Amino acid sequence: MPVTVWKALPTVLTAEEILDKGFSRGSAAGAHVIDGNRMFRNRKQMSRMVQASSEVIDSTLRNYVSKWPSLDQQSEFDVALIDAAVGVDDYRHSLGTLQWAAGQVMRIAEQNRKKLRRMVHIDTMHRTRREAYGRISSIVNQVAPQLDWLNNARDTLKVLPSIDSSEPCIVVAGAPNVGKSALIAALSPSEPVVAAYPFTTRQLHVGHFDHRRRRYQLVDTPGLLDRPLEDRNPIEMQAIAALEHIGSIVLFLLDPTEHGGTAMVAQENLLEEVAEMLPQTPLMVIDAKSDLFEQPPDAEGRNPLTGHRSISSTEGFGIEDLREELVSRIAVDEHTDPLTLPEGWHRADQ
Ligand SMILES: Nc1nc2c(ncn2[C@@H]2O[C@H](COP(=O)(O)OP(=O)(O)OP(=O)(O)O)[C@@H](O)[C@H]2O)c(=O)[nH]1
Ligand SMILES: [Mg+2]
Repeated sequence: MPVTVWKALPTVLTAEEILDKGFSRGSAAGAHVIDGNRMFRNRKQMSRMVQASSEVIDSTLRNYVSKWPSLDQQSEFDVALIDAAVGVDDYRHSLGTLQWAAGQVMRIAEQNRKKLRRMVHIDTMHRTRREAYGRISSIVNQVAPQLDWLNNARDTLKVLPSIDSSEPCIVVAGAPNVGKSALIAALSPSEPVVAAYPFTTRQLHVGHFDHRRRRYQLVDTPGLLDRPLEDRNPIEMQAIAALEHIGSIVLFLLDPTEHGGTAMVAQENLLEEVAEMLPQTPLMVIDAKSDLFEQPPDAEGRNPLTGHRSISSTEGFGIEDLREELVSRIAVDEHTDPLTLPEGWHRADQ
């Protein structure tokens, strides 16, 4: 599954800009025709004008269709994001319409070429060329709303997180303010990327670290896995379900200090709900903000009151141990799937 690099989506020209681009190329092509015979010269000119402009318009439109990620090749998570952000039906329809318009423009050029071939009157040739231009303009103007839609969609999509579904992904969940973003920053050697979920106005952080030539991605879930299930819209449910396909593990943060403002009871309820929402994904629960604990973590870095692994992102306590545990849990989980076992290996339980 390819990584969708939303930032790389090309800008989409307006209908008017596409026509300008096409027709100015047409004029240039017409101006280059040299032929001593006036009738032949005009015929070639008219033919080249339509041919050159339609080729430019066709390739511009088709380029959009090919540069925009095809929904069939997206991870379910990306499709859920696209749907929430701009709507997959409009997405599909807009690209399909451009594809149609490109075909129509080439068809007009072909008809024009055939008509001109039989013509002997210079006036008629010019009229035929004007007609072809008129029909091309009308096709491109017809798809103006789709071009505008795509250009706006690009602005929305380019801030979405890019996640490689072929690499492990750690989904960081927990109530607001428990320290999810701080932990992603503490685990990531370089500054996490700031992205947007279409479900929330809050910023989301995507970080990563490399371990033994694999890239472990860390994604934040503000607005998604930080509040109770009630009053969730279908699109949010779809995105949550899709997390199951990219998440190798859910790392659930509890803030036992309650400094984040959510009582432990509510945090534990949320934990239960998250476990139910993502039944297939392994879940690891840790206690955050250990620097504020009344009783310090034990020798193994666990909260003596809960037995959970504890960390402090701001002080750097327990971060490397957590990283190790994440890496080994993800490896164990992958190896229980017989299909991913290296050749010659056997499942431990067989
Ligand atoms: N003392 C202490 N404070 C922390 C720790 N981790 C995070 N914080 C503080 O807790 C607050 C919330 O941290 P964030 O990382 O933004 O929490 P979040 O879960 O991403 O919050 P939302 O994205 O709003 O849901 C900030 O003021 C952090 O400085 C920690 O380990 N110790
Ligand atoms: Mg955050």
